[in-house]
Amino acid sequence: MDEAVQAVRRDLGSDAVILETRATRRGGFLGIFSRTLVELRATTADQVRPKKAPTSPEPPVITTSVHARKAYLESGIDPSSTPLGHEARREQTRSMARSMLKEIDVPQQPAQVTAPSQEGAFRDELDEIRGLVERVLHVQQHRTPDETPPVAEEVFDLYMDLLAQECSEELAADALNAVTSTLAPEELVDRQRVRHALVDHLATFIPVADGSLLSTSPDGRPLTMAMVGPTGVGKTTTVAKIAAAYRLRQGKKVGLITLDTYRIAAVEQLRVYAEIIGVPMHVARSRDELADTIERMSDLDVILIDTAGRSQKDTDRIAELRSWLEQIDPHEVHLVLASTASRSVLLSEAEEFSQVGIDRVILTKLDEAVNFGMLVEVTHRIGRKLSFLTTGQEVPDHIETARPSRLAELVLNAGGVS
Ligand SMILES: Nc1nc2c(ncn2[C@@H]2O[C@H](COP(=O)(O)OP(=O)(O)OP(=O)(O)O)[C@@H](O)[C@H]2O)c(=O)[nH]1
Ligand SMILES: [Mg+2]
Repeated sequence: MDEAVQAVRRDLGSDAVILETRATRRGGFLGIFSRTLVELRATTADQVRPKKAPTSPEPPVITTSVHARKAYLESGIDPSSTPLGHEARREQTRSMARSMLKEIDVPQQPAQVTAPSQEGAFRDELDEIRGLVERVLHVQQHRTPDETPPVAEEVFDLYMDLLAQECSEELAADALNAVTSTLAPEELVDRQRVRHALVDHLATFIPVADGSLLSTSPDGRPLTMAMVGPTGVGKTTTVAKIAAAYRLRQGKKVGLITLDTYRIAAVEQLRVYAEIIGVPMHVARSRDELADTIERMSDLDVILIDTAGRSQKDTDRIAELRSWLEQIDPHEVHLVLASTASRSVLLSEAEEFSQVGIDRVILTKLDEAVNFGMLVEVTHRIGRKLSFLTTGQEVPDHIETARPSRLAELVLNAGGVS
């Protein structure tokens, strides 16, 4: 960024004004290995003031800088490891916003600067940030301060909430720009209206499978579903919950197979669930045994396959899993991911397990999650449809078929799953 600013000053003179900074990620897969490109829009100082006031102000456009997150991290706070309350997280985000806004080199406008400083100690810190946001907005839109529409309190708070939940600045800004451009000015001050519009908008980001349990196989074979994923995310528990839903709610003939002969007691764990639910359960110790077992279960309606948890870094074992599943060609392979993992871990898990051939994503442990904004974004970037969400340890109750608005609602309900 410094280099870019110096280049602008060299070309346009030392009093050049930076109108807009934009950092975009380019290249890579699932956002990984991508590069950050920095774009600056600048002009000479005498070009900044508009000649004529626009008659009807446009809705504000919120843009941010990637350096905000850098400043946040440099503050010594690791957002993924610090168990903070909602208010404390919002406070961190405010400080991030201040760093971000100071970094964007906005020319000082007397009307904006003198009033707050005269009020001195009475000035709310939040107003300071809001003032900075508005200054950025009017500079971007070539307006004088008088022409800048205020950032509605609700919109501003929601923007901060999204950042506090580790939503990227890009997604938060896009979502709120979409909301501000579709709502009338009087709706923008209606908290409920703004929240509903944001839920609706975020829901469009989340690919979701048909909200009901798939009940018939498309090809006459038993409907075959395999659960794969990292260690300890809840695969076996989720297999038991889905088996119970098919058996107890739909009266289907269900069978379970486990491929996990790796972890001590893994077989026993699934066997206990199978006995409680009242379904047959088999262990497959080799590829051939798996094919034979599937053959022997051909009179069932549904076969659920549990697999051993694998680190996303263990590419050999993930490749082995692929070759086992390839030969039986399940109708659906569900990648099971824990909502408690960080954004980067989730994206790397999705990338590595994609070689198995993922059809659906299950998010588990939603009851323990805190960063729902991040989950919306990660789900969007993974691009596979969400099938189930799990919300606790209890079998069979703590599972729900995914709905588009569920995660979006959780983003706005800081209290989490109820
Ligand atoms: N809080 C919470 N805990 C869950 C949820 N789902 C599973 N668990 C717990 O997570 C732990 C691991 O669950 P498992 O089902 O054994 O996980 P797994 O992915 O099969 O683990 P491995 O087979 O060892 O890879 C258990 O204590 C479960 O009770 C959930 O939705 N919420
Ligand atoms: Mg397991």
